Amino acid sequence: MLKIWGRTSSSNVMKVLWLCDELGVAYERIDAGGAFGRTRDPDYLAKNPNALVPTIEEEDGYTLWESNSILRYLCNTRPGGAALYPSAPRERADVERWMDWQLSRVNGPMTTIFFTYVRTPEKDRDLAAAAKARDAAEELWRILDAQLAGRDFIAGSAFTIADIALGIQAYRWFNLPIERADLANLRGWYERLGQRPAYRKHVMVPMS
Ligand SMILES: N[C@@H](CCC(=O)N[C@@H](CS)C(=O)NCC(=O)O)C(=O)O
Repeated sequence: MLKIWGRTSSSNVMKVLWLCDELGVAYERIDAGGAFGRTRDPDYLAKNPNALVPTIEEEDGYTLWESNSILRYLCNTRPGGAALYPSAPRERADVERWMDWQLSRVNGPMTTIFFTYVRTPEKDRDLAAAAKARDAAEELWRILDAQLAGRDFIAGSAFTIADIALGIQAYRWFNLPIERADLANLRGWYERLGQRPAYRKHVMVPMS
């Protein structure tokens, strides 16, 4: 059975758990990271030299890290995956572009906001840095809001792994104690994600 290393409170682990449920992939999850530690143990470092989660491990010993790469790999190897990761070059590039955008642009400011309000004691919070990150994040969510005009999902009418990569951050955006512009397309998409059982189970959970 597929093994998934990583604590359930990690947004990047959530992506993998969410996709596995969408595809009906059975897995064994092993707690690692955060308070669970384990990621600096030599056997874990041999699987993932970054000492980060998630890491997946196939029955034959093949391992893979980087959450978005894991999403692509699982779609390429599991029944039903093609529907969430189209193979036509331009459709595929569109999905990958938004996944890269999540890692390269959205992740930074959203991590700052998340760490400020969820992982930092109130007395130690750098609210100026959080406000700057909020402004930067809002500018990015406006870009996604424009993309979602007339589309149910990021890449069109079908749900894809681009929605998974960005959906985990959308939950944080809509639920952290911050001001938000009223972005109707973005909210509609977030509400559509909320209709998916796997999103509710793995992502719409108390933040920690
Ligand atoms: N780009 C990597 C980032 C992985 C990452 O930063 N993981 C965080 C959790 S979201 C982590 O391992 N933090 C340290 C820990 O949990 O011990 C990915 O997408 O997989």
